[in-house]
Order: sequence, then C-alpha cells, then structure tokens
Amino acid sequence: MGKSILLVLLLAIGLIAPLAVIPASANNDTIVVGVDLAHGESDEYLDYIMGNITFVEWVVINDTITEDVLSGIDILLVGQPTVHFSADEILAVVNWLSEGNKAIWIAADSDYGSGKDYQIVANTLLESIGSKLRIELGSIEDGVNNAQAPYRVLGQMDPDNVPELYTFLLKVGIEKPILFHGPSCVIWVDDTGTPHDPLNETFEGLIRIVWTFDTAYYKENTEPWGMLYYPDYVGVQRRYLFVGAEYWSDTNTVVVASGETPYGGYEGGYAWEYYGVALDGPKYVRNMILWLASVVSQRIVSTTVFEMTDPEGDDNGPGTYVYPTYSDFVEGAFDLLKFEVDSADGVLVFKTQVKNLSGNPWDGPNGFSLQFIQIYVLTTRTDLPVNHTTIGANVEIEEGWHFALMLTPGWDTDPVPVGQKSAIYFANGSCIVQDGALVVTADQESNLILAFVDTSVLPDAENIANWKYAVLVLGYDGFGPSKVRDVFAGDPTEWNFGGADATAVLAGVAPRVIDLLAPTADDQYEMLSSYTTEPAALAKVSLVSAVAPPPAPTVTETVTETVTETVTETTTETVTETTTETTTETSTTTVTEEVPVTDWTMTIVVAIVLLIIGFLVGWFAKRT
Ligand SMILES: [Ca+2]
Ligand SMILES: [Ca+2]
Ligand SMILES: [Ca+2]
Repeated sequence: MGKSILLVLLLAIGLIAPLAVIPASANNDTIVVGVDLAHGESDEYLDYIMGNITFVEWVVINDTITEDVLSGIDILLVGQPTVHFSADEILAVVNWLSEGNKAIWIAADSDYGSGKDYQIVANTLLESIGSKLRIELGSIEDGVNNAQAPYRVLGQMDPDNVPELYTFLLKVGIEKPILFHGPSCVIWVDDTGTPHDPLNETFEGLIRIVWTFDTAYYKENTEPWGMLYYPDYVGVQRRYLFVGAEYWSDTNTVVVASGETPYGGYEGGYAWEYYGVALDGPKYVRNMILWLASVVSQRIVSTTVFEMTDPEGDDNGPGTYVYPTYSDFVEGAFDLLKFEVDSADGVLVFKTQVKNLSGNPWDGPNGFSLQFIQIYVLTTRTDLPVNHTTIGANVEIEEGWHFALMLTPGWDTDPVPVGQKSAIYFANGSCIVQDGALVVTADQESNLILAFVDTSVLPDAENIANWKYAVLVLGYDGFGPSKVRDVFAGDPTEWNFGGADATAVLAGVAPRVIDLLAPTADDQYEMLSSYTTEPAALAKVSLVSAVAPPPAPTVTETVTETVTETVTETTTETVTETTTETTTETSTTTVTEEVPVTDWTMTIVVAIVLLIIGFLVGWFAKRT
C-alpha cells in the first residue's frame, strides 16, 4: 500500500490525530544533523564531513526552511548564510528550537567585501531566536599565527570546562591549530543591547570554545563599524573569541556562533592543511558535532565495542587487603564494577566504573582524587614490541601489552610516574601526556572515570573488537612508589592499605592492586596470589577479551528512506518506513547502541487501523 493511500485512509477515518501524540524521540535515537544550503552557503568540505562523521545522520536542506523541513532534525548547521532568512523561516526555526533538545550553529564571515552583509544575516538570525551571541561587525587578522597571510588566521581549541555539558569532548585529539579564513569574532549583548567582551565578561550559559592566539588583532574593512571593538581595539593584539556557545538549560538547547564557517566559505574550518600549515580542522568539526549530539541527547554519543562487569565487594586485592583508615577512603572507592570501551569515529571512550568515586576530596584536576586506574591493552598486531611490566602495580601482565592508559587525578604537568598527569604509554616506553590525544575526566554522579583517546595515536584501531585488556584499580598517592598507594602487612595505616602477606612484602612482590577486572572474585584472588617469594617473582595478571554478547541479538538497521522523504513526509514516516534488519549472532561484542527499535505502539495502532478499514470495506461491500 502506498504512503498516500494509507494517509488518505487514515485521514478519512479521523485517526491521524492520535498518531501525532506518540513520542517521536528517545535518548537513544540517532541524532540527525541538518545542513543548510538554502541561503547561499557553499558546500565545500560537506562531502568529507558527512562521509567521515558517521555517529549522526545527515540531511542537506536545499529548500525553504519550514517546520516540516526541520521536523526530525536535532542539530542545524547554518554555515555562512549570504541570504536573509524570511520571517516565516525564522518563525519555523524558533518553533523548532522551542521543542527542546536542539542545537543550532550559525557561522559568519569578516566584514571584507560582501562579508559585511553576511554578518547582518547571521546577527539577525541570532537575535531573532533570542540568543545573546553576536558576530562583531569587523575582521580578525593575525600577523604571526597565520597560514601565510594575516587574514588566514589560526585558532586554538580551548573550551571552558563544563563537565556536565561534556565540554571535554571538544578537546579530544586536537593539538594543531584550526583555520579561520577571513573571519570575524564573537561578542555578546545583554538585554539592553549593550555589547560585552567574552574575554573578561561572561553570562550564565556562555561557553567559550575556540580562541585566536594572543597575536591576533581587530580590523575594520567596511561600515558598519564594530559594536564593541571599534574604535578602541583596532590593531590591538590579544585573544578574541572565534567560536562561542550559549546553553539554555530550560529546554536543553545550544546556540553556537562562530566568526567563520566549518564548511563552505572561501576555505572552511574543516581544512586539514592550508598553505603548508598542518591543521586539526577534521577533529575540530568532528568534536563539535560529537559535543552537540551528546548535549542534545544527554549522553556521550558512541557505540559500545567492549563491556564487562566486575563482581562487587572484591576490592580487597588477593582477598585480604583492607582500606586505609583515613575518612576520605570511603567504602567502595576502589571497587571496580564495570569496564566499557565505546567508539565514535576516531574517538575511543574508556569508561571505568567504581562503586563509589567518593567525590573529589583533594580537588584532582581530572575530577577525582583517590583512584589510579591502569588499563593495559594488547592489540592484534604481531609486529609491535610487547611490554609485560606495570607502573607501580607490582604485578606482571602475562601476555603483555602494546599501549597502556595511566589515569590519575592529574596534578602537576609531567606524566606519571615522574610527574602526576595522566598518560598513554607505549610498549617501548614512549608516552603522550594528557590534554591532547588523551583527555581524562570523571562523572561523579555515575561513579565513572572517563578517558577519551583519539585513535590516530593508537595502533590497530580497526581491529578494536579483538583487543584484550587488563584493568587495574589502585590507590593514587603522589608520595607513593610510582605514585601508587602502598600496601602493608598487618593493619592498615591512616594512608596505606593493610592486610598484605608479610613474606610477600619482605620479598617486594606484594601486588598494589586493590581490584582487578576478572569474571569472578576467585579468579582475581588467584591471579593476585600467583607471586613467589623464593625466588621473588611478581604475580601474573592475564588479559580479558571480548565475552559473549548479551542475549539480545545485534541489530543493524538500514533506513532506506531518502533525505527528501524524511523531510517532507514526516507524519507518515513511522508507519511506512522500510527497514532492513540484519540479525547477527557472533562472538564479537560489537553492539550498535543507537538502533531505533521497532515501535510496537505504532505497529498496534496501524494494525487496529487496518482492522477498522477491513470492517469498513466489508460493511460497505455488504451494503452495495
Ligand atoms: Ca565593519
Ligand atoms: Ca569489583
Ligand atoms: Ca575484580
């Protein structure tokens, strides 16, 4: 049955109305990003962006924006519009935003040439939707940090830290600058229209994301003159804001404004190289989309590639360890409950959950204080060096590892064990300190220590389903051996674990591992007791690998509707959507998380409708 026939029938029997009240989205639905090309934007780099960022679905908008067009879209990108939005289009955007769980990114240009008009288009849209953000009506140049010309300005990712809004995602893997080609900058206005400088004035909900270097300066090309920086800041070298966001907590909405565009423009922000300057444009755009998608869906958008639970109450090492007695060491602080690895287009998320993260009593910069998580990973590569040692855990990794994550509270500047920062170690001893390829944070509410790693620095990311892990929970101690809280024989002290085997302590082989990822507590106790004292040899820890998938089958859903259909026929979409479901039952733990499952409510409604139609047809047939 064709869509239109069904729609007519539904309309005819007055059953279309109940369909509209069925909730359209849940947290796990795929996030849809709409890209506006209907207001004179260029599509440069759009193929790369849509092809490489696959944790969201993409919809290109080529026609007038209406509420129907926006229906089903979660994030709207408006990259340097050159044509004004009509009043009806603005109303459609306003109504769409008011639904909540939405994000819009409005990008502009410098005031060079016709750019001055694009600035007005962007500001009109920002003002109309109720944003405080504005594009300043001038240009930013930089005589030092540029791609061979002052107007090809380089920017720096340096987001404000708002952990509950996932801002740590913005930094993952970014170490090189980002190109802002012929840009302006972002300022904000208060309710009276007075402009303010985001460098030193903020407002509730403002999130500053990308900045210029401090060698940038403000410049005027054309009237109208700048609202804030003209004339006082013309030629003044300092940091200006390139990308800023405004968060509306009442509707969970994000508005982003940027002085240049991620796609299109003369040269989009996605660029990975320009005039010989290496850039992190692809990671910048990926991270922005990952961040926006995560905020609107209120979870870190990713796919689980490995997960394993650990028994509760086995936070006693080889079975005998006791926590230090100082009051900060609360029950469950070192009890590993779950370890999970998620993936999102080049970003890996390592989630270590303990029973009670116990706050951040000593203000660790990474959001936790007590724990030292060590994750040793053996990939499928056979040509790489393999290391069996650990950093201060006093055990050996039996099969060895290719790289390891050392997750610490994060004081100082140098990587552990010399300094205190978190780091990725490779088997040959080289390491990468945190805040580039590795970002570490904590989610106190969920008792999670989170590590984000950009796969560009890791070997064998394509075979992640077959990686093996050892996950060790230790106590962190800035004064302990290799920054690990030590374990004593006999009673615990205020600051040290107790209950270790005295002979093992004497022989120097007592493991400093409080909990270890293992199927059962006995497996753990056996491994952590496998040391010998004569001759002295460390306990051997074996790796865990992908376990059998949960009972529910892995479902891959292919949505076969085209973009146009999604946009124009949303009312009937759920009824007639054609899907291909592939059921696979393999030993891999790859689980597609963001699968829209069959909506049985809808199926039942449709069945009832068809039943009624059948009766009606039968009844009419009988009468004639
Ligand atoms: Ca101007
Ligand atoms: Ca445990
Ligand atoms: Ca365990």
